[in-house]
Amino acid sequence: MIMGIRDVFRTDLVLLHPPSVYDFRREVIMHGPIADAVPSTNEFEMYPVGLTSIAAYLSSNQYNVRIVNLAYLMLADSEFDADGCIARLHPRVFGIDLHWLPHAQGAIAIAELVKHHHPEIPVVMGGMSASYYHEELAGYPFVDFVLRGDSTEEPCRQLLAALRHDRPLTEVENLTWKGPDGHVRVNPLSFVPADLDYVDIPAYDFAAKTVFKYGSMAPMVPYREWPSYPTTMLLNSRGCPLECAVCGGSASAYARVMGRPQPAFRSPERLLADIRSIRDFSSAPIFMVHDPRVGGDERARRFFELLAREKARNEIVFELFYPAGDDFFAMVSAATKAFSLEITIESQDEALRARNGKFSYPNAALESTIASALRHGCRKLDLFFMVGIPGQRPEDAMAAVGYCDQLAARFGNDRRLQFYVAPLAPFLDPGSRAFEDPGFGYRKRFTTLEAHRQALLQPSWKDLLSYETDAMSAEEIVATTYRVANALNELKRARNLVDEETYRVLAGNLRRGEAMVALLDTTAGDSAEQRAALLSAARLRVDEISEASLCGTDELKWADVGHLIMRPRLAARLGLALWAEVRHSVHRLLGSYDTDVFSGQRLGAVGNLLADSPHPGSGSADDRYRTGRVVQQGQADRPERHLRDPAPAAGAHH
Ligand code: B12
Ligand code: SF4
Repeated sequence: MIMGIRDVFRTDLVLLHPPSVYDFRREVIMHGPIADAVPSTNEFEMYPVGLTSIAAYLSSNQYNVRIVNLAYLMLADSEFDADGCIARLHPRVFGIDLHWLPHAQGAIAIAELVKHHHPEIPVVMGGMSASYYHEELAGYPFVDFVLRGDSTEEPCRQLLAALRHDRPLTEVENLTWKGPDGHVRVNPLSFVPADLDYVDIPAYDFAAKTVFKYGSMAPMVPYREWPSYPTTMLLNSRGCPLECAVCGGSASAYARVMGRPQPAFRSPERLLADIRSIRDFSSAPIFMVHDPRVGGDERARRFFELLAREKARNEIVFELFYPAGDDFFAMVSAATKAFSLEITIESQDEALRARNGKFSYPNAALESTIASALRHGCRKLDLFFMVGIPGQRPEDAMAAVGYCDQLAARFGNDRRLQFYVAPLAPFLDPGSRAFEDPGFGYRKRFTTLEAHRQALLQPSWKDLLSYETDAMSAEEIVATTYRVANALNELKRARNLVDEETYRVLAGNLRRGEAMVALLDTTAGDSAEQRAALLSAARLRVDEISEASLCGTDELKWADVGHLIMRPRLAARLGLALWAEVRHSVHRLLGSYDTDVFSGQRLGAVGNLLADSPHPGSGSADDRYRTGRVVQQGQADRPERHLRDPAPAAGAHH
C-alpha cells in the first residue's frame, strides 16, 4: 500500500516528559530536599531512559517518534509556552511517562491538557508508577491506555500497529485500556523479555540522529545542567536481585508490579558498545546503574576485561551493593582511566541495616571496602545515609554523624571520602515491601494515586511526605533531616572536607529551609488569599533554598571536567544515519512498517505472579495485577473532579 507524502513525515508518537508539578512556575511549593542526590532539580526534569529505547525501537520499525522534555523546556525558559507547544503537536498518539510517583501531578495535568487540545488523539501512559496504579490511572477521563511493565518497546509497537490497522486491542500485550463502554480492561502482562540486549538503552545514537533531524537538542536534554555537565549512564539491568525494604525497584516489587521474576541483564558486549557511543560525544563521567557484580562475578569479570581493552577516557562511576576487596578494585582500576564509587548504607546501625536489607554487612566490611577502594585510586567515594528507614529513631539518624566523624578520622580526612544524608522523600515507593507490608512499621498518609497527586500541591514538604513510621512522625523526619544535615555540614567543615564557601551557603540554606517549613506551618489556618500572599512573597527564598538544600550544589559532581564533543566516528555514524533516514521514508511510503520486531526470549505470561509468589514481606495476594480482566465501572477509581480544582487540605488525603 502506497502512503501519502504527509503520512511519510507524520509523527506517530510524541513522548512527553512532565515536570513534577505542572504549574511549578506559578505555584510556590517548598518541595524540600527531595532531589539533592540526583542531577535533576526539584521538578525532576530527567525523563526515564526508556523513552529513548521506545523511540529507537519504534524508529527501527519505521515509526516516527519524538521525545519532548516539557519539564526541561519549562525550566530552561521561563517564557516557554507548554500549553501552546502541546496544542501545536499533532501526532497519532501522545505518550506521557508516569515512571516516578513524584510526577503524579504533572503527568496527569499534561494528559488533561493534551485531551483538551486534541480530544481525538489517544493518550498512553507508562512507567513504574503507571504500572502500579494502572487501573486508577485508566480511570481518569483523559487517559486512554496504560502500558505496564519495565519493557514496553514491543507493546508500544503493538499498540501503534493495532490503532493503525484497527485491530482488536485485546491483542496488545501489557495493555490496560478503556473500552467504548467505559470499562477498564486489563490485558495479560505477557511481554517480559529475558535479557536487555534487544534494544538500544540508553539509545544515544537515536538521540544524536534526532538532534540532527529536528535541528535542536533542547527537547531531548535530560536535565538542566546537562549541556555543561553531560553525564551519561549505562543500564546494567532492568530489575534488581536485592530486596531493600523501601525500594519500589526491589526483586519482589518487580515480581509484583512488572511481572518480572528475575532481572534482565545487558551483556558486557552491549555495555561496551554503549560506552563506545558515549565517548564519541561526551567526555563527562558515565554512571553505571546497579553494582557491576549484580549479574554474577563471571559477567563482571568479562565486563572489566572488555573495558580494559577499550581504554575509555571517561571516568566511570559504580554503585556497590556489597563489600569488595583488593582483587575487585585492582580489576576496576586496571580497566578504567578514573573511577568513583557510590555506596548507600542508609544507616551506620547494623541492626537497622539488616531490617531494611540495604548493605546488610558489618561496618568492618564497609570500612575495609573503603580502605581498599581508596588504596586503588578511587577518585571520589560518596557514602549515603537516609532519614526515614524502618525502625530508625531521631537519635539513630543523628548517630550517623558520629560514625562519619570516626570514618573521616580513620581515613585521615581524605577529601575523596564524602558523606551525604537525604530523607526518604517525598513518597514511600509503592510496591516496596515497606509500602505493602505493615510489619515494617510505616503508616501511609496517602495510598491512592489521586491522593499523591493532590499532596504534590501542598506548599510544604512536611505535608508532602506520604508516610510516618512507628519510630518517627512526619515532623520528626523533617526536623531530624535538618539536624543531621546541619551536623554533617559542621563536621565536613571541621575536618576540612568542604571549603568555607560551600559550608557557608549550605548552612544558610539549611537555616532558611527549616524556618520556611515552620513559617508554612503557621499558615495552615489562614484564608486562601492570606496564604497566597505569603507564599508569593516567599517565592524567591524557596527557589534559592531548593538549589542546595542538604549539600552544596557541586558537591556531588564527579568531575569538574567533561563536555560535549563530536568525534569523527560520530560524524560518520550520522552520515550513515542520513542514508538510513532515506530508507526509513521509503519504507513508510510503501506502508512497510514493523520490520524489526522483537524475536528474543520472553519470561512468559507471569502477569499474576503476586497471587502465587510468596516473596518475603510481599503482603497478601492482591487482585490489582490479575490479568485478562474487565474492571466494572466504579470498581476502578474514577476521579471525575476537574483537576485544576484547588487541592483539599493534607488531612483529607489519608
Ligand atoms: C536508574 C534509576 C534512576 C536514575 C534515572 C535514570 C533515568 N533517566 O531513567 C536516577 C539515579 C537519576 C534516578 C533518580 C530518581 N529516582 Co530512580 N531509580 C533508578 C533505578 C535504580 C533503575 C530504574 C530502571 O531500571 N529503569 C529501567 C526501566 C524500568 O525503565 P525505563 O527503561 O526507563 O522505562 C521503561 C518502562 O519503565 C516504561 N516506561 C517508562 N516511561 C514510559 C512512558 C510511556 C508513555 C510508556 C508507554 C512506557 C514508559 O517503558 C520503558 C521502556 O521499556 C530504580 C530502582 C530499580 N531497581 O528499578 C530507581 C527508582 C525507579 N527510582 C525511584 C525514585 C523515587 C527516584 C527519584 C524520584 C529519587 C529522588 N527523590 O531523587 C529520582 C527522580 C529523578 C528524576 N526524574 O529527575 C524509585 C521510583 C518509585 C516510584 N514508583 O516512584 C525507584 C523504583 C527506586 C528508588 N527509590 O530509587 N533513578
Ligand atoms: S535500593 Fe536495593 S533493591 Fe532497590 S535498586 Fe538499589 S539495591 Fe536494588
